[in-house]
Amino acid sequence: MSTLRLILGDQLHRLHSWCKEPSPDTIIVMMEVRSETDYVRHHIQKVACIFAAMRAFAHELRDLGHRVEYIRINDPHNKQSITANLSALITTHKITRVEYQEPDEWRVDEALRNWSSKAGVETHCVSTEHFYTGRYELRDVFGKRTRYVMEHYYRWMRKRFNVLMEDGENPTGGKWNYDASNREPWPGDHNVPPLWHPHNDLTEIVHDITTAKVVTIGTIDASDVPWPITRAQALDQLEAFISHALPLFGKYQDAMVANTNPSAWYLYHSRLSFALNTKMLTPMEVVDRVETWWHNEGTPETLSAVEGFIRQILGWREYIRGIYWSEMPAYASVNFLDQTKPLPSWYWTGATRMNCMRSVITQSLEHAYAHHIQRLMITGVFAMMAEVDPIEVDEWYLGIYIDAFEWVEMPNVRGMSQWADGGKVSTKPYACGGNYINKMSNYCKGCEYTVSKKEEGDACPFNALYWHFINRNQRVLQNNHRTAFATATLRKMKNEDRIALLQRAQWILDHLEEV
Ligand code: FAD
Ligand code: DLZ
Ligand code: SF4
Repeated sequence: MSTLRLILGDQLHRLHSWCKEPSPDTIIVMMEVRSETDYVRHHIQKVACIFAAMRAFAHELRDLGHRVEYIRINDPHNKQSITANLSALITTHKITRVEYQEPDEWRVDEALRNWSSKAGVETHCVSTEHFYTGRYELRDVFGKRTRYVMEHYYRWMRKRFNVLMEDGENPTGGKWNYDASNREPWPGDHNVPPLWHPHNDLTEIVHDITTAKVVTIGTIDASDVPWPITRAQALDQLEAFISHALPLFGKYQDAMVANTNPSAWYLYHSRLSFALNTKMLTPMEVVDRVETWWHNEGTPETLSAVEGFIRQILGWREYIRGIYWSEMPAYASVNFLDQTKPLPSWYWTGATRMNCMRSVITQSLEHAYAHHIQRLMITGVFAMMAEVDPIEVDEWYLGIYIDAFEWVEMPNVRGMSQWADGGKVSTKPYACGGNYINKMSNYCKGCEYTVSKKEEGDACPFNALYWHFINRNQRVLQNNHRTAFATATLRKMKNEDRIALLQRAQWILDHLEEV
């Protein structure tokens, strides 16, 4: 009797019960496969770091005494798909039972379920033991409601897991949410903490990826990669974040800095999403560690940072996962605003004259990273206001970011940034003009366009596109109490002003490749 246990590239959970007791009858299999490297064009840092973390994890498991079958991308017997490799291994090792952990992506879940029904051996799916909540708990909490309000879920989570609570009922410090104090632009008069950097040499892995001819985007300094690839490194990254960045995380959470400043693009963000999403860290240990820090070393002033950070993980991350599983597979084709334009080609190069877009895109190509507001309010808002097809927007986000896995990427992109679900995730679309970007960043200072202008040839494209977006979607927006003021303002505008704005917007939409 032999059991085969599959561990995927985002299931590197050292504390999982599978890792505890090695058994001579159990083989753990991990595989680098084209079905996973090729479903979108990924950033080279993402593929390299996933392979590196998988190889390091296999190594650790062997050290613990487990039997591990590791299939590398260039191994001649690699069938290049998860299910084809599983079928081959069943024959080679006379396997009678296959076990796998719940895949986080619908695509892989479906493929494994279909394969299981005709695998010819017993199959069994177990929990990843990673998230706070089960796949369908959010759906049960919201029941028949059509909107899922994150704050509602977050408070329920705080109480249920007794996080930042006094007497189990009241929030620590008296308030559930300190978001209002988390909206300051970065003054630029002090240094942000140095980039946490483990100096991983991934030259061999990048060579393997190149030899396999996997098509990737972005750049990498292969001898010096700044992402964690082991649990020990991830824990070190967490500690560095808590000591150096956490106290100012809240205050500058929404601020943005141009990437011409080589050490400020990440500001006070943790960059922990890769470690979390590959499960090198559990969300519980991150939240516990941050809460403990606050109890031991925090001050009343740092409570807003701690609450803000915990909200991202205990609130947003679990909520987003719940949305994904409640709404899939229909969610992958929602397009409420009927957007059909192609993504401008400069999303893949950064070759645009708009400084904010150029800066965020080149930063993303260089670092496989942008923080939340850069993803939401720069590249996300522009794509929505430029009427881009959400499928193309999805593919871009899923490929370019080191932390991108569909379960977290898709609700953030379709729901939050593109309003393609018509308001299930976000009560209103995140449309904005240049003023918001100017307030929260230093992008406009280095831009060819003038942020205060609206209709002229050198006017900031965000301004006219904003009004065009409001005009085009008037019927939906006028009935939403959070956007009705914008439609009313548009109606009150002088005719000639409105016409000039809409003409400028139309020119931009017709010349998207040139802006
Ligand atoms: P921090 O700002 O330090 O936050 C701490 C942690 O909170 C993150 O590591 C992450 O695990 C969690 N978190 C914060 N916001 C969210 C959120 N909205 N949804 C889920 N978790 C959150 N996050 C991904 O992990 N993968 C994605 O593919 C992804 N795509 C996104 C696409 C768009 C359009 C937008 C607007 C957001 C997306 N996010 C995604 C959410 C968020 O931007 C990233 O989690 C965050 O920028 C990661 O950087 P960080 O680790 O420095 O985060
Ligand atoms: C993202 C990714 C990539 C690029 N390559 C692999 C791989 O070769 N082998 C693997 O097991 N996982 C990889 N992954 C992560 C998977 O896409 C992810 O595990 C599934 O989509 C489930 O979330
Ligand atoms: Fe972006 Fe407009 Fe500012 Fe230029 S002026 S950086 S396009 S917001």
